[in-house]
Amino acid sequence: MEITIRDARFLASATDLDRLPPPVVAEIAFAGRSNVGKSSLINSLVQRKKLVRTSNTPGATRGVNIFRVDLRVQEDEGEPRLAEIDFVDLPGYGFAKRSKAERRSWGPLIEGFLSQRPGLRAVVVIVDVRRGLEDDDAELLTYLQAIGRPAILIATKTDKLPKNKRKLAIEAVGREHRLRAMGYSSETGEGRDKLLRRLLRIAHVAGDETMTPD
Ligand SMILES: Nc1nc2c(ncn2[C@@H]2O[C@H](COP(=O)(O)OP(=O)(O)O)[C@@H](O)[C@H]2O)c(=O)[nH]1
Ligand SMILES: [Mg+2]
Repeated sequence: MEITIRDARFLASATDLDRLPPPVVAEIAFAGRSNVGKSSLINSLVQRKKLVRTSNTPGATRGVNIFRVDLRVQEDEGEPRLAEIDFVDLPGYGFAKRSKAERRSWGPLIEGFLSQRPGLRAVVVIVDVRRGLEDDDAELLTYLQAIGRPAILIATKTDKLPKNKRKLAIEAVGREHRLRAMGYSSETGEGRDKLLRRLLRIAHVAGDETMTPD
């Protein structure tokens, strides 16, 4: 399968769920602790250096930002197809220490988005390969499981580890949750094609997730 990004553009931003446009195409959300490399990963997926603002200031992005991606998908057989998918950058978590009460919920914005958007096909949960799952990440995975949203676990910044340490570090990330994490580097593009394909399959934009296990 060959995937070409034809266009990627900012669509909408809101700190209030009611102000987001209704979903008209399949959505994939990206979640993770502040500064984990969420925005960089979205930029690298769509091959735009500055579509999503990245920063060294944790907690800077507080709203939900939606990006519309136009694609051309050429399967191994047949005519190429044009498709659209929305990538949703969720606010980073784990910046401020959350109180017990706050910990019980993900806050109305993230939790509302994850539980209520009808077109949300999967949530990409991004962790730093060097740190693995932290409490917030584990809680998010448990929450997603409880509400029945598919989660894709990504161990990013693999370029920060020496090559011979990567495989084991990536495997360790998902072990506790019995998930197989995928390695990624926004710096080198490692893991990009594999993740993009998986997202398009899960969004039913390309192939069939159940028939093409990788
Ligand atoms: N070496 C390396 N640095 C990264 C990678 N992804 C993100 N970064 C850096 O990590 C910092 C935070 O990235 P950003 O995408 O803004 O994180 P966000 O807060 O999760 O959206 C920035 O300085 C990025 O350049 C990666 O894969 N490799
Ligand atoms: Mg960001």
